[in-house]
Formats: sequence, structure tokens, C-alpha cells
Amino acid sequence: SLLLAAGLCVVGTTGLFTVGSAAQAADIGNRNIRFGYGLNEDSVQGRATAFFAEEVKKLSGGKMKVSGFGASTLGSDMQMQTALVGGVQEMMVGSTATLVGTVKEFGVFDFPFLFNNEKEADAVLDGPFGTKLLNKLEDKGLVALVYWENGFRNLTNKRRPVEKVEDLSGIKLRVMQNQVALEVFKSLGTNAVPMPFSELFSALETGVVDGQENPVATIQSSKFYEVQPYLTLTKHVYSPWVVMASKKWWDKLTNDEKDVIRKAAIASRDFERKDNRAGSEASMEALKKAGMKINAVSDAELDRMRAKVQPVIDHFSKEYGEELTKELMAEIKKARG
Ligand code: TK8
Repeated sequence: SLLLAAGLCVVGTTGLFTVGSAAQAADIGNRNIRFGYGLNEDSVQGRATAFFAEEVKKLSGGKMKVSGFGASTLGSDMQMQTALVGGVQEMMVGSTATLVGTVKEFGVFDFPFLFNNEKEADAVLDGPFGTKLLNKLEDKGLVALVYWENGFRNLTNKRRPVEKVEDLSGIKLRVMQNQVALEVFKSLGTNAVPMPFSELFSALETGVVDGQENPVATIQSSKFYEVQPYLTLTKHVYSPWVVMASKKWWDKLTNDEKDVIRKAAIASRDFERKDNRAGSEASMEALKKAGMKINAVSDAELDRMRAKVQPVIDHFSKEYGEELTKELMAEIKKARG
């Protein structure tokens, strides 16, 4: 209402009323915001970061400037988190999987076959459960704003098409730096190797690992098709991303500036999910064109994979506290209606 009053005042005196003049009247200063991400600039992360930057510019009347840094140029997810906590970088987006060192409960999102579809994921992430986990980061120096999606992960490798569990045996598979992911892929028989995403392309290229798993849009934007002949559509887990700000930096912002960031973040979430979902079909086509051999896995085989990973889920459910897992399952049930 203060913002509105200031805007009206501008109308009264000059007859000019634009979003920009309202923003100028609000308590907004010049701010430079470095926003880091892991994927290439030509990716859903790159496009959503550009969208976010544009929203922040609009809402702040050009005073707040977001600069995107893709391809891990500001460091891996974990290095960027440290920079945010230290106050030497303002913002980032990264995988929930890499947040487990800070808030271990984020590991629940690495439970295989948790969500059946994006609708369930959106409801749980944007609802009380997802919000509760985001809020846990604040004590640790990170202000988490919204979830973006990486999406349902699929498997690529250079050894063979994976049609049944046994085909995974002995494949040297890069996994995210996360205990759940590590144990899941060990239980499936792979030789699982944790590694930051920033090192993955070169590890695939030089043969340090045989394979990896990520959603199709990420497989395409990271050009993994250049070094991975086989793509298996497992959709074994849904990976969220979290958009975060440095708390040290955030605490210095005015309420109007915080408002700009919050509003732009919500708009970027809606944009990013739409973009990712619309692009997935095209990514599949592009991967086919690039020569990848793509196969699906039968429901019976997916059930066998489910059974193999269940002990890992049980183990980590206990570790995080049965209460938390119960709450999560109740939210999923609610989303299923
Ligand atoms: C990109 C990462 C990546 C993730 C991974 O920033 O490490 O495999 O799935 O896509 O967040």
C-alpha cells in the first residue's frame, strides 16, 4: 500500500504512471545479484534464470540486476552453497540432492518411485511438506525461495541397453553426492561413483564412468548424447531444484527488495516447470536424432527394481524419523486424491 501510495503520488505530480516509477518510489536500491547454476546456458536452468533476471529488472524498475552464471562457472552446487552461506555469492539454483549435508531430510526426494507424476510432485513441494524443508535451510544461512524441477531421471550408459535389473550389473555409474542415491544404485548392482555434476561430462568422455542418470532435457542440454549411446527410460526418481539466496546478503535487503525477489522467484518457478514439461518431448526427438538407442523398461522389471531399492528407502526413512516419512506419504496420498 505504501508502494501504491507512492505510485499515485507520481501520477498526481507528473501524470506519468508506470511500473518503473512505482518501483522507484518503493524502497529499492541498486543491487547486483550473481545467480549461479550447473547446466549450460542453453538449458531450462539458463532460460529460467534469464526469465528471473527479466522479472527482477521489471519489478525493481531496472535497479536490481541479476547476472546468470551457468555451466558451474561459479562452482559445483556444494561450492556455491558455501559461497552463499559465506555471503560472497548472492543466489543459486541447485539440486535438493546436494543439500543433504546441510539439511539431511532433503534425502527423501532421492527415494526412487516416490512420485507418479509432476502433479503430485508440485503439490507436495509447494505444499506444507516442501515448504517445511525449505524453511529448515534458513538457520544454516540459506534463504530458500522456490522449487524448480529437473524432473524424472532416466539412465544413460555406454555399455548396453538396460532392459532388466541384471543389465545394470557392474556398470560404473556416476551418482549424485548423496547417500540415498549411492545406496540405491549399489542395491541395483551398479558400481556407483559419487561425483559433482560439474565433472560429469569429462568423466563420461574419458571413461572414468560408463553412465549417469538425469532427465531427458538435462541429458540433451548437457550433450551427453555425444558420449552415451544408450538411453533407458526408467523415470526412477523425480529431482527438484531449489532456488536460494545467501542469508547474509538477504538480511541486508529492504522489504521491498525482498518482495521483488520473492515475486520474481515464484514467476520463474511457473515458467521453468512449463518450459521443462513442454520441452521434454522435443528433447526425446533430439536425442533419437543424435543417434541414441532408446528403450523403455517393462512394468514387471520396474517392479523388480522397486523391490531391490525398498530396503534402502526403509533404512533412510528410519534415519530421517518415521514421522517425517509418514507426513510425506500423507501429503502424496492427498495429492492423489
Ligand atoms: C545440474 C544438476 C544436475 C543433477 C545432477 O545443476 O547432479 O545429476 O541432476 O542436473 O542439478
